[in-house]
Amino acid sequence: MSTICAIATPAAVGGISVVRISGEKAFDIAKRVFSPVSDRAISEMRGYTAAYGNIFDGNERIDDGVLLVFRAPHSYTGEDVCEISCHGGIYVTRRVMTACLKAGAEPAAAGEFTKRAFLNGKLSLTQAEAVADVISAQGEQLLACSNSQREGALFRRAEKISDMIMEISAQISAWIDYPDDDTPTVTSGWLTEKISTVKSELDELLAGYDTGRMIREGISCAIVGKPNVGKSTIMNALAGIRRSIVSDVEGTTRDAVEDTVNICGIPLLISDCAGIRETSDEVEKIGVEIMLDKLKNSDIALAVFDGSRKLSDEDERLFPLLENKRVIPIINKSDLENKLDISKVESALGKAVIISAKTDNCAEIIGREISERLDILALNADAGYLANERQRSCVMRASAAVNNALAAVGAGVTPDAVGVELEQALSAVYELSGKTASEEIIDEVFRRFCVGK
Ligand SMILES: Nc1nc2c(ncn2[C@@H]2O[C@H](COP(=O)(O)OP(=O)(O)OP(=O)(O)O)[C@@H](O)[C@H]2O)c(=O)[nH]1
Ligand SMILES: [Mg+2]
Repeated sequence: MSTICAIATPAAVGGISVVRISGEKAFDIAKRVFSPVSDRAISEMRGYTAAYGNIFDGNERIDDGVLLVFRAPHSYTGEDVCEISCHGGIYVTRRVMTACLKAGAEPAAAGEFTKRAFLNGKLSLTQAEAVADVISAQGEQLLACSNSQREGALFRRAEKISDMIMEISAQISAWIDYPDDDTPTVTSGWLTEKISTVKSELDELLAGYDTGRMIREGISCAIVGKPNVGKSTIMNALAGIRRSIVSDVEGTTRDAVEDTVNICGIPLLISDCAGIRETSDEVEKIGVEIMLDKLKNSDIALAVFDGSRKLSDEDERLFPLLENKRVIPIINKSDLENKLDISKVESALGKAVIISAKTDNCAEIIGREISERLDILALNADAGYLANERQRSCVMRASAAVNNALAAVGAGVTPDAVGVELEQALSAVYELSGKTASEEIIDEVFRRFCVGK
């Protein structure tokens, strides 16, 4: 395999930059570009040691820096790795990189270091995917979740499931191959019980996908309600700055105004939308369309009502739109006399939060409410969630095969036919952890990495 090289730090000015080299010729290349001041031979350096020295492009000294040495297999990639830390200027770092290329290295593709780590058995595919998530983590929970995946939480769950499937398959094979021996008879009751346990493990993984997605991508939250109820005032309180225009003119907000805040370590992407009402104003109509779209795609909606007014038809038009959605009804303007039939709102949408966006600390109250209703604090970042569509589709395929196996048992077909379905399930679970993933899938996974990782 070729020896690859890349700048592992961002293309920005900083204290130091790191150029990473990995492969059989890593030490040769390092020797050509780096000269330790101690005159120590790089080839003699032990793994996990460093040397200070000068960096050369041919005969030209371009910088001074530190060389770190890792010896195969005790490195990130499992190959010989040298890392040169130079001064953190964009130009000087590129010069160091160019010098390494001239000395025989090849430029690394996106994610190629991690891909090599995977191919050399240092990481499972799910662990490799978690590396990319750690790099892009924007919240505390996502970082905790990605780190736990990196330590193999999902991989262990996949292994547990594949072990369970193999145990059943082995029992079926033994029973078919050695029917006269002491092998216990494979009854349909036994098969149903065992396969159902596999099914519930797979179902549990699938059920956690949404939670994992919220941890990863943040929670999208649409603020909806008729005009003038105080949606933009709530948005501004949550954002902590004046993001949306507030006025007593109905239909002030037209386009959706968005911002991201942090709730218990999870990004909350809030959209303040146009007030819902029948309107002949073309621009406002578009605003209402956008609102409906945001509502459809949100994880949770804040449905705002004006407590100082009677419930109107416009308020009630919201109810059917919120069916089957997670919703927090908010009765706003509690500093004014209440005229709203709160019980009617609550019987349609559930327990309401009564606040005054003007006088209460509504960011804290609503933040706490969102966190409680979505059970954010209970999100167990260590559980090992499905982190992307690829992983989910593997589990869905495994689950479909397991369902087929159960149906086959129910229909009374022979155990070997059940075994065929179980094989399918096993291969989907192996694909999840990368044990049998095809080259295209592996390439696809690593394409979303940055160069240098
Ligand atoms: N008394 C009182 N007035 C409030 C409260 N919240 C908002 N308002 C006032 O209600 C009016 C409308 O507030 P907005 O936040 O613009 O309402 P909106 O729902 O975004 O309205 P549209 O953008 O037109 O749909 C403004 O005059 C606010 O100052 C509150 O808790 N108490
Ligand atoms: Mg508004």
